[in-house]
Amino acid sequence: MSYRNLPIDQVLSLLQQGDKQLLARLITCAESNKKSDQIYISEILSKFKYSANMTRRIGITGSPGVGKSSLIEKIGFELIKQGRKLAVLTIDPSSSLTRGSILGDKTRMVELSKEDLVFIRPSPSKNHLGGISEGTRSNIQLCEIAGFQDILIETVGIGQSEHEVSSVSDMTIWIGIGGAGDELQGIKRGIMEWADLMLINKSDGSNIAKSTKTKNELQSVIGFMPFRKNNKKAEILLTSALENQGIEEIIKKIDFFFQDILNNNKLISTRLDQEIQFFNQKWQKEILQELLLQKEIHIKHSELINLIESKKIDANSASIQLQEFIFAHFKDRKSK
Ligand SMILES: Nc1nc2c(ncn2[C@@H]2O[C@H](COP(=O)(O)OP(=O)(O)OP(=O)(O)O)[C@@H](O)[C@H]2O)c(=O)[nH]1
Ligand SMILES: [Mg+2]
Repeated sequence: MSYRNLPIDQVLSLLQQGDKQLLARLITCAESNKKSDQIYISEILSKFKYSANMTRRIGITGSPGVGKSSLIEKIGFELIKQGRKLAVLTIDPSSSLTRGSILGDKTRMVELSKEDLVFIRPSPSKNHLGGISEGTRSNIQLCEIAGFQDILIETVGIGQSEHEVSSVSDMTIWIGIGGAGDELQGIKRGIMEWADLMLINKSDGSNIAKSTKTKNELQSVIGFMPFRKNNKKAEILLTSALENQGIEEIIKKIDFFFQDILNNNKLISTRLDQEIQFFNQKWQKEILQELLLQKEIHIKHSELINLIESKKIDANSASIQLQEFIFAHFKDRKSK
């Protein structure tokens, strides 16, 4: 029987019992573009009352192939050893699941996925908000309702989108590799502005010297940087997923980070800020979509684009005209 035929309280209670199949179906629903599906998911989410027993949302980003999944697999085993329930949400930058990721294979966390305490779910990003899927926020919350305590969100950073994951995570981990010129460009892109922890992975074999050099270079740049809003500076570790090096240190840094933000009451306020930011992005985007679905507005918008193309009007005046048209349109409708 479909869960949609069950009373919503029953669905919520099944989810709270950790039913992974139901969780997977609800995530599919959360990722659907249908309005009815969106409303259903928001009903589920709003019925659940968060307890003080907070979860940890950890964003993991970095260029394709630096070893994000391999490290998550190692970190994951450490976390479940501590008895924690772990959900891994991987965000695939392709427009559809079947087209796969850039490197074509997301099945590397095979061992971890066999564990009872683990739930792994890939999602297409559908090009929303850089590397983050629009459903990611709901997916995280659904996993939390299902009792998962640590939510790791893996996303491929492409260009400027790397930091997008920090809009849904409490802690953001950036992974790079030693000696890569592109990675060092990160200094310019300001990775240290948003990454809470930086890992130089593949620090094994002949890479160790390159990794150490990169770490020292990054460290000296960080030394010159002012403290960030949270009074912290990014920290750097050398790791090897292949040789299981640095994993315990990563866990310690994660534990320390969360202890610190909990002690300072930062966790709840950061999540609230993120929620407000999401609300603002969402309503603006949806109102815009709705507006352009109105036939008259759509026609006016196309007319103005034609006028800009034929250089009969500039973008500024076109924007003013469109706004005036929209306001008049709604005034008309109200008075009818
Ligand atoms: N030498 C070495 N190779 C590694 C290490 N970690 C990962 N690799 C290899 O690097 C390749 C990519 O690893 P993944 O874990 O899939 O990297 P990823 O960042 O998740 O890749 P995408 O999700 O496709 O962006 C694989 O062939 C891994 O075996 C490491 O610590 N050392
Ligand atoms: Mg991966």
